[in-house]
Amino acid sequence: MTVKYEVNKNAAILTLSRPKYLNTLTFEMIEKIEKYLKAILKNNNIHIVIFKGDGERAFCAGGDVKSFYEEKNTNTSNKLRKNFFYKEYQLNYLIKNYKKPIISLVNGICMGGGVGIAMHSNITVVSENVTFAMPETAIGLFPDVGAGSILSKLKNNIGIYIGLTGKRLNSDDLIELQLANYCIKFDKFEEVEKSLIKVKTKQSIQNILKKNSLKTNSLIFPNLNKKIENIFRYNNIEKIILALKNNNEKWSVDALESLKKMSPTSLKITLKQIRASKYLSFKDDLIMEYRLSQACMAGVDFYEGVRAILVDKDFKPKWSPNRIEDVTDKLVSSHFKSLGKNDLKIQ
Ligand code: QUE
Repeated sequence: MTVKYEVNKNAAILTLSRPKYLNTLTFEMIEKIEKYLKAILKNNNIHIVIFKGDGERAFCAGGDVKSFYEEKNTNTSNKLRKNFFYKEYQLNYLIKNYKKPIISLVNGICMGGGVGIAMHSNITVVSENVTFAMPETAIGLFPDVGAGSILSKLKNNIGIYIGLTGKRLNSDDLIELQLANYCIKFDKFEEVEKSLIKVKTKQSIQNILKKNSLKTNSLIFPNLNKKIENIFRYNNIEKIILALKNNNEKWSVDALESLKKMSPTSLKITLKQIRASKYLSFKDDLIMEYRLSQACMAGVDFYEGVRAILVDKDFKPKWSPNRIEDVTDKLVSSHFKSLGKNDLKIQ
């Protein structure tokens, strides 16, 4: 069972359940979640929805990207690469616009596709032990699942910083950036869930969560805000790298180290994507991201990234182009082209 579904009192509880694989999302899981959410809308006895991850290690570490890699070697129709993102982004839209309160109880790893569930929920609750990241530039992809929308709304170019470098954030950082609404001790999750299923209104939900919340204190934000704003203000990766090189502090040296590992093409499309997202509706952001996903699947860096980071684990991807300056504006622009009748359709 990859998604567990349970109705208890006023709530439907959906548990992402592939604990061996950090609850990474398969196509089948996305279809199931969509089916459950649509059925819940029609069920007048269910007032709230709770998402959680099975086990203690992860909420969800992303999409099951290894399956794309396997498909490439076994079959030529590439159904997965078309349909997976199509369904996943439709699900992100469904969650974001859902008519009943959705509460995500997040503990452990929450990356990529997991962020697309947790951070588009009405209410995001993190335990004291969360690792958040949008690390896709490391595998030749870009921060998708509507992350363009999330990251472009962060002040001080912090979203650009997070999206390009894949910077890991902890629970305190997430609360400070308002990417999560409440921080509650993991050992209280069960008790909080028991209280949540008894209520129906948003106000009662907020009261329960507030009452159980911890105080948090980010070590990064807002300390680094002005520095990040200044260095990540450019619309050009080469300039950002130069600015990082001229700023010899621990955080900027780390950021530079990260950028050096990432797919040069991913870095350039990600910068353009997040800048563009700021002015797009959520729907149009997802349409743009679907175009990007298909362009990445048609290229080489995604498969090479998955091979190097997740399959062979040599952590030495051979990107093509391999140098930032060799990624032309033309190549970047080609990722954003309309797919015509194959564009993502939402409702
Ligand atoms: C970047 C990513 C992912 C990643 C690592 C990155 C990603 C993803 C996984 C992952 C983790 C655990 C698993 C698995 C996949 O790792 O999207 O199958 O068991 O799903 O640097 O984007």
